[in-house]
Amino acid sequence: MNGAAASGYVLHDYFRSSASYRVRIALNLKGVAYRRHDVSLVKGDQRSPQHLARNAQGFVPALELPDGRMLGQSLAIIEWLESAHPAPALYPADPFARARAMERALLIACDIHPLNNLRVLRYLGSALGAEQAARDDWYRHWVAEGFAALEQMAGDARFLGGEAPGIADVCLVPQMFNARRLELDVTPYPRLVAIDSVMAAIDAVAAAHPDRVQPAA
Ligand SMILES: N[C@@H](CCC(=O)N[C@@H](CS)C(=O)NCC(=O)O)C(=O)O
Repeated sequence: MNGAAASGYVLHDYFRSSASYRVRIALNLKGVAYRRHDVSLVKGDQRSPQHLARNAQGFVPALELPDGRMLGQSLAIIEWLESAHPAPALYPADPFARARAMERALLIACDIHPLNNLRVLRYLGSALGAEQAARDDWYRHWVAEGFAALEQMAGDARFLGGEAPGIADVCLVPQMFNARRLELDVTPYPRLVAIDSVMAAIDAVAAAHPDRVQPAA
């Protein structure tokens, strides 16, 4: 799946970017072939003219379609993939279930993740003088607050969005990876941990893990 791009898709991403990780999971779950192109966030490649031409925000991911068109914003990319490659579906067919899956995905993608973006963490340090330890506390604080609410919302289904992996689970896995990387105690969120484990056991999901993709040289 993560090899030569039979379908001609190119994912411009960074191995540890959680928004990129979402898109890799979605591509893999759908069995869509793609080629990765590394944009190193630590080297600042995201601000190069070449990358700004792909994504005016200077963000990864950017998905280059087989016809050369470019798409940014991970959730927009995944929604497009759902239209172009409908099976397996990552969104429930029932309108309320679909909206509820999005409610959970957006909790992560809009209310947790942007507060902990690299540029925000760098601004806390460079403009506000926050030390690394304070920045790590900031990071953990916003994940903990979001996860506490999501744990309440998670219900008893196998996945966040129901009985099949979907958009909310695609967002959960990278956020859980980040939470653990920042050494957040995740034991207060047993449902989220359980759902993440079920996701991690799916080959297509495991193949998208940052440790399994080639970091930028
Ligand atoms: N809402 C965007 C967020 C993308 C985003 O925040 N990407 C991060 C990596 S996870 C990034 O490129 N950061 C670069 C920077 O902060 O300089 C999406 O879902 O695609």
